[in-house]
Amino acid sequence: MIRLPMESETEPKAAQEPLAERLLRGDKRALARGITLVENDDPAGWALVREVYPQTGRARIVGFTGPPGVGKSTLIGTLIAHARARGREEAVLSIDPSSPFTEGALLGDRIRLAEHFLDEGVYIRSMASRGALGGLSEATLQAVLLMDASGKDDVLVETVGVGQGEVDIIDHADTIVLVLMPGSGDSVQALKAGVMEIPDVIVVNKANHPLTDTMVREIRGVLALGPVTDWKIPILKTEAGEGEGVEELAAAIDAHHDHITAVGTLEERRRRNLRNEVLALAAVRLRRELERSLEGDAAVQELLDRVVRREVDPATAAEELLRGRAR
Ligand SMILES: Nc1nc2c(ncn2[C@@H]2O[C@H](COP(=O)(O)OP(=O)(O)OP(=O)(O)O)[C@@H](O)[C@H]2O)c(=O)[nH]1
Ligand SMILES: [Mg+2]
Repeated sequence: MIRLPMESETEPKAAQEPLAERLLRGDKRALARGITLVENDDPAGWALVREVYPQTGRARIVGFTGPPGVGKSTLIGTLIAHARARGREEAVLSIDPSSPFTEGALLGDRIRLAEHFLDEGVYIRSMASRGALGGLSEATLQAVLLMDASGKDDVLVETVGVGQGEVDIIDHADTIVLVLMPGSGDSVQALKAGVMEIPDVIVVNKANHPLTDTMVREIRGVLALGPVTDWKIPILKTEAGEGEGVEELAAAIDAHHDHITAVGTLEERRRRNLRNEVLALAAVRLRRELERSLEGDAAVQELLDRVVRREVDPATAAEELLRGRAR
């Protein structure tokens, strides 16, 4: 995990109020502390999420995805300014796909989002996509839940990626914004090939480029091949640095949210996402449990030896392992 220097998690002496209560009140330091706990797989973190979970589900979760360097962070920065002007409270979770030890992307974000760090109504956090235990969405979803519980109106999640990335936190978004720029032809191909989940809003950023309209036409062509749905995916042109088109993007996100709320897709999506989350958490735990049970179990060691000796194939051994567990 990379700690942002401006976030202080040190608690004033007087703060005897429980962490959950401070977090629910929107205290930024309590939120920072809570996320660190879940990130470290600290039991206190899981307990905190358990406690505040009934207060979640209010924030709008918007995922921003797209290839590296297209301007996701810059767009998020301008969207925050727009939202703040309307009195909304914002949280940003940026998932850093690089190693937790490279601070390059984060340094960049710190510059792009700098004006927002000191704003009490904005909380920005970066997380490595790989947690210490190898599990990632485990901690990331918990972080989103804590941001939601702390009273943020919007939680903006940034991930780099085209296609099925390992970070499926994007699956937990109510609205998915795909950000591209002129020249991201690979992403259009990925959309066409169905590798990439169809987003709800598409943005072509860095639109002051001669190839922008060609790109928009290509995307339109790809979308036309897809199924007809009740939501028409808008393709917007933005120049994030200048704030051009950001108003329209904010309006498109609002419109999508209103739409899915009205037709009931929001409920459906959240239900599906939470189901996947429960399964994912159960799978991680099951694996850990299995790994633990393997240690020092002579029968299991013997089973593995037989696989190595080519007497039992891996699938049969796995079945035996699970049967043994069921007993
Ligand atoms: N010309 C131009 N440059 C832009 C625009 N938006 C962002 N940039 C620049 O593009 C570079 C990358 O912007 P970021 O916002 O960091 O892009 P990102 O998609 O968040 O990048 P990663 O998080 O590293 O994947 C920065 O140097 C920005 O200043 C734009 O609309 N026009
Ligand atoms: Mg970024």
